[in-house]
Amino acid sequence: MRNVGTMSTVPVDDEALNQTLTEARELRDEFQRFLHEYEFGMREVETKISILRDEFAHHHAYNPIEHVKSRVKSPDSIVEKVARRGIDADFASIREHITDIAGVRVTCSFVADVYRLFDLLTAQDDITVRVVKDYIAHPKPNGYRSLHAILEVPVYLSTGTIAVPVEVQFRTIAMDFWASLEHKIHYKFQGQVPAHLVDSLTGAAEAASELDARMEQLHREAHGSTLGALPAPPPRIVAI
Ligand code: 0O2
Repeated sequence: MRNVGTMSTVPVDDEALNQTLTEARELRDEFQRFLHEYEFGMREVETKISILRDEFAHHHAYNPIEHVKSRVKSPDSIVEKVARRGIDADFASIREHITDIAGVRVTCSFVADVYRLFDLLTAQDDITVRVVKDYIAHPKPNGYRSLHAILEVPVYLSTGTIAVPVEVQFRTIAMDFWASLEHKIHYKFQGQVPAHLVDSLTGAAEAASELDARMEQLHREAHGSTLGALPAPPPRIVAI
């Protein structure tokens, strides 16, 4: 037995301490392996989107993608969501219930591009669509608009193939601008946003939606059928 650290007077059993440290290291390594799976899945989706973007640029002389952002949820954020949802804190349960650990956000110029890209990505043979939430057709009460899809993508590891869920959010520049501002306001007021700001945000979301429609109309007038000239999409999955 010995005391650990100068401040502590509590006797600590060496063997118990070593056991605890070994378990902590094993848990850390397992958590890293777990997060790597999501990072690989996210990279697979990024590659698919980047290939579509390059193909459009080279062969259709049109780029429907403005920018792409990706992230793997931080350990703190995963732990917070596990607690908020009351999910068992084991890897199997987290795998099953938390489907936005890997996230890719695709910002497009126009609403037509959003649906076109969604169709092209989800038509790929190795992609499985788990859930679609169409917040463009059905905006959230606060005005939030985006098309969300949980896609499952195969990742080929040395130990075999795993199917990794990746949340892909498709939106326009106007939707992205709105969501970014709303997120900052929400953060500033820690969720307790004053009513007048909530109303203003909802009004701004409507203005953004009108802007999207006007910009797309302008684009069609200027470029004729550019949007419609892209490859015909397969049938769209209906909103859930
Ligand atoms: P981050 O860092 O962007 O990932 P939940 O995830 O529990 O909130 P659900 O039903 O799984 O609920 O998620 P949902 O509604 O499909 O969308 C979750 C993500 O969409 C959020 O992720 C945001 O990115 C975005 N989102 C959804 N609603 C809003 C909204 O009203 N305003 C803004 N700005 N973004 C929204 P996270 O986990 O919050 O954060």
